[in-house]
Amino acid sequence: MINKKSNFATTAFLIVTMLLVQVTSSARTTSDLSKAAIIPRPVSITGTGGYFALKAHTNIYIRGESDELKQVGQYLADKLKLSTGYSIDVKTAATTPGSGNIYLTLSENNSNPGLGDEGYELIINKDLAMLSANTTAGLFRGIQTIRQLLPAKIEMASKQKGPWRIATGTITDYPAYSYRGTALDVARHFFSVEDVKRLIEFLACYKMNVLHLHLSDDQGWRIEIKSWPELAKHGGNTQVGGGKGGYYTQEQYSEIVNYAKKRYITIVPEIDMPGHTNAALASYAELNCSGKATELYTGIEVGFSSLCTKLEITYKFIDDVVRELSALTPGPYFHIGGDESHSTKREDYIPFINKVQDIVMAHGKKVLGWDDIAISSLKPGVVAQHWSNVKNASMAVGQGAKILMSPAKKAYLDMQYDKSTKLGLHWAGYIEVDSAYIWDPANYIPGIGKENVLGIEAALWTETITNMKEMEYMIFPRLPGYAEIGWTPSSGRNWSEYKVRLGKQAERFKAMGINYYPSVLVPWEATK
Ligand code: TNX
Repeated sequence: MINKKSNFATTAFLIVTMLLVQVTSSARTTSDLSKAAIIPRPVSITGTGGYFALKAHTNIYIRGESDELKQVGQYLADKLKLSTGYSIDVKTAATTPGSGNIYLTLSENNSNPGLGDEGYELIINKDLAMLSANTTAGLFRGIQTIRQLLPAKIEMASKQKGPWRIATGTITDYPAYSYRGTALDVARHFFSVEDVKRLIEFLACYKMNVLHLHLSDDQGWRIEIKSWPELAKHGGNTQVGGGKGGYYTQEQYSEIVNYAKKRYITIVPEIDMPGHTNAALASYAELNCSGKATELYTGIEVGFSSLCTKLEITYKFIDDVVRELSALTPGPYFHIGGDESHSTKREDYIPFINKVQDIVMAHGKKVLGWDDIAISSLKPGVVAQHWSNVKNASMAVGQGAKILMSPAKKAYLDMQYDKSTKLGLHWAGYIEVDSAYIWDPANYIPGIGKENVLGIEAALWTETITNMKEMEYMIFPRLPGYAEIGWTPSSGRNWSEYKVRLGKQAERFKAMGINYYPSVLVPWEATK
């Protein structure tokens, strides 16, 4: 009896141990590179069935002396150091370094044209991980792939146990669209520089390259303008619900721009006009047709405010704002808003938008505007951001404009996942994680094809979003899907395959401390 019992116990113990071994080893790096769960899914992966591993002596070698190359190498070193506990250095090597290292090289004279400006090639053999690209931006994108090939705990900020293995093989990868963005509304609720930096890091992980900041609205003005100081000082004092608001000084804005730049992310500033301007109208009486300043506003209704389109000073104001903000913004675009100007007459709106386009172009920037601007005469090079009105998008294309795709029904990060979601709105519908993923910017609107589309942008409006944890809950896990729509060719995208890769990101979300919505549609591989 006693013997039988202990036999049973031993067998049970063995079975449990075997199961545990299986579970833990399935969480380990696969030796088949083609099974790696990378988001966005790379254009091509070939596995060779072995392993490369980071070791205590691993260093990052760069070929060439440029500061940018060093900086990109250092970014990777900093990501790997904390969790591995290895003292990874960035060194220069003209020829292939020894075993166990990572080698970053720029191809000479753009010698791999297929990779374009942001593509990369990653060749991993058992001795070396070699990343090459035409540009440092391409290397930076490839570094995100290296991160995702390593075990998820590579993202932890404290020392973890290895092994730090990557399957061997080759990845060749480049984006489908040149503009892959996220918009953040910092006007309805203000977000600190630290919060914006955290968001920029998320975008970087998934190879996104634009952060559009909605810097002004009825409820708040968020950027210091030295020639019109009351905009920020007075107009920055409020936010939805009556909180204290806030604004970025020009130095802080530049800090955000530079932080993004180091991650090859462009900041697109938006000053919404002629509607959505109550914060400005409350700050300067002379901008109002009545000559009287309005009251600050903390509600969420839209469409009641308008700049006074017939006043000369309105254009002086716009010129000053565009000039100061353009000087702080190295990226090519200036976003003029133009949406929901319900209290501006059509006959005033059209000449207004025409004039504002000229002002922006005179300051050396390309005009971006919501699709509403298509009723005016779009100047060459203007981009219309499609959010709601399909007719406007078609009119913009009819005028030769490119479209940035942000259809509210698919790409609005403030739309609730389903009826049970507490945060967010649902005026454009509920957007579950599958619905957010299953659409194609190149055939979303009849008559608008890939050649008319600049890219995709997901937008987080913040009427109901008050802090970083809430922001994370609305953007994760939809954000990686938008990144994939922008990067991966449509032929490589399929929800039933994608959801498995997304499920594997849970461990990374956890390691990064991300508060995400655990949709039941996704086979999550780690518990929250
Ligand atoms: C529509 S998108 C707006 C925003 C709101 C958003 C809320 C756009 C161009 N206008 O002002 O914040 O809906 O979902």
